[in-house]
Amino acid sequence: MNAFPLFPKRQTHDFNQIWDFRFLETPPADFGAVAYDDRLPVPSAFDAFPAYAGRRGVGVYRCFVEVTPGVPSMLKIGAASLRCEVRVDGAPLKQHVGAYDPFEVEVPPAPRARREIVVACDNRFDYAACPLHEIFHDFYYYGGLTRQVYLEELPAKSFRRVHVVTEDLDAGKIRVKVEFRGEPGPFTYSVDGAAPQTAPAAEFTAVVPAPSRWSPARPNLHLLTVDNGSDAMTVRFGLRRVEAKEGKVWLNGEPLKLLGYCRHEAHPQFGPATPEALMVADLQLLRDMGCNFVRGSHYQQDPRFLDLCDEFGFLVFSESVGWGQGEKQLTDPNFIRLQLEQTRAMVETDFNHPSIILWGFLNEGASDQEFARGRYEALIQLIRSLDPSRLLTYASNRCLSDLFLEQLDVVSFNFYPGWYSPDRDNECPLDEVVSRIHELLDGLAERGLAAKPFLISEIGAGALYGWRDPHHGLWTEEYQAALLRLACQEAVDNPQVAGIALWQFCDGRTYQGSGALGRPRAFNNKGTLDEYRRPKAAYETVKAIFGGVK
Ligand code: ADA
Repeated sequence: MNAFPLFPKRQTHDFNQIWDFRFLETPPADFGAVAYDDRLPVPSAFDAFPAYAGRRGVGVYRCFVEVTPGVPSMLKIGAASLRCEVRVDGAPLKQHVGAYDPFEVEVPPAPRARREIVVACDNRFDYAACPLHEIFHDFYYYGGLTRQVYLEELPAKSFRRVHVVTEDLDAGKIRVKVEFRGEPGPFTYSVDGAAPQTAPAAEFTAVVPAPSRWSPARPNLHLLTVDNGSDAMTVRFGLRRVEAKEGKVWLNGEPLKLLGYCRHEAHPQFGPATPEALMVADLQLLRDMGCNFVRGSHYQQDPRFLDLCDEFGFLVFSESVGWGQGEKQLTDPNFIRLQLEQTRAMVETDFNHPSIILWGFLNEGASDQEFARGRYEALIQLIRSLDPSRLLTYASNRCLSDLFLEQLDVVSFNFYPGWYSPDRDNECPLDEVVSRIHELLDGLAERGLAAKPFLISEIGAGALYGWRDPHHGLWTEEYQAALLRLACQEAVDNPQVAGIALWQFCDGRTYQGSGALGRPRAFNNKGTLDEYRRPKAAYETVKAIFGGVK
């Protein structure tokens, strides 16, 4: 599945095929001397294959392509984990840090047609080289070319980016901003296949000929194509308006309740390189439970998943990579630079998805500390400057002691009453669930924040699939179902709760370090489904509550 945007006039080479592969403990001294001894598909996480399970080192992928001689091209890599070096015909062209963000590599023209592409993906933890990804994060970092890879031959005057914003919902009016590589030239635009019109400038307004709004109930989509004769670019967008007011999130002038899950892109067989079939199956399961909302935890989402959310009508909270960063990271200029780059990449590349209504960053960072202020304010300012059309939030576990809530559109709290219980001797930890939600709402009101929508961005309990027990104790499916029943019912019934993203959609692999005692099987077991998408008891519980909401 080719994700939007599309470039219909470009000679495109699809690298989503089988590549040569070699796993090495350390990067090769001489790339030309690598003896490839295996074959792996792209996209893939090499350490999701039993042959390399649990290994940390460098996965070297190689393939060949026949291109038009003398034409420059752009190698588009959907994600390379955790960091990588890209070589074309032996020449080092790019080093990239970041496991979930797309990036481009300019490939200079060559006189011959056959070119060799090598991408060496390093999945070793090394804070100095790659501070974004650390082993204390509660999800497993795999290595490899985990998202789609293409090579596009570039026309002399080519389009770089097109952003579309709904300017007037009733009139079906959009604002379009076009960026070029190099000199901008004249170009035409066409909406939904209507007769092309000359664009007056790189930024212009246009009217959709037969406008239909995008909403979860009717996820209508429109296409815009820009064309300068030698290059063309097609983006897909939705007409919709998102607002935060009166303690609620509004879509197209109607208040709505966000009901859904936090979801990792993960499966034991594929790691984060999940096939479309699994993405579709996950969205079908979420739809079956009555959900309208997905939090893409804790990194930029696969563009194919976002395309599917646009088509299915899911609302998305999209956040850049982050997990529990404290003073070490938030005072480290290298971390901050990379975090800003990742966040910018997310907003710029995912800008046209109508499904995304919330931008976020730094899940559970140290947002109650003054040393974090400059970092948080820089991220807030960056996102607001790139995209004022969406709502801004981040998932905080500092809750009422968080210092920056006033600067957000939506207040999002991660909290675990009845699980990480403040009172370990409490005989009835489930009693904490509703009272803790009330306590947080009261605290927000006291702080003067009652008008900001309040989102429960995580809540949940661990349950081991198949473990049922008459005592209904911790780790049983019954306990998890009882806790989620209380949280979901309160979220649905309480008008002060704007939404809920349960932790989490399905179980996911994590590490065997010191936290492993709280992570049986080295999995985070708070999924309503297990890692193979087998439903636990809570599935029917959540479905009965969310599914009943009209
Ligand atoms: C945090 C975190 C999640 C997960 C969860 C848990 O809130 O954001 O990634 O680790 O806790 O299961 O404890």
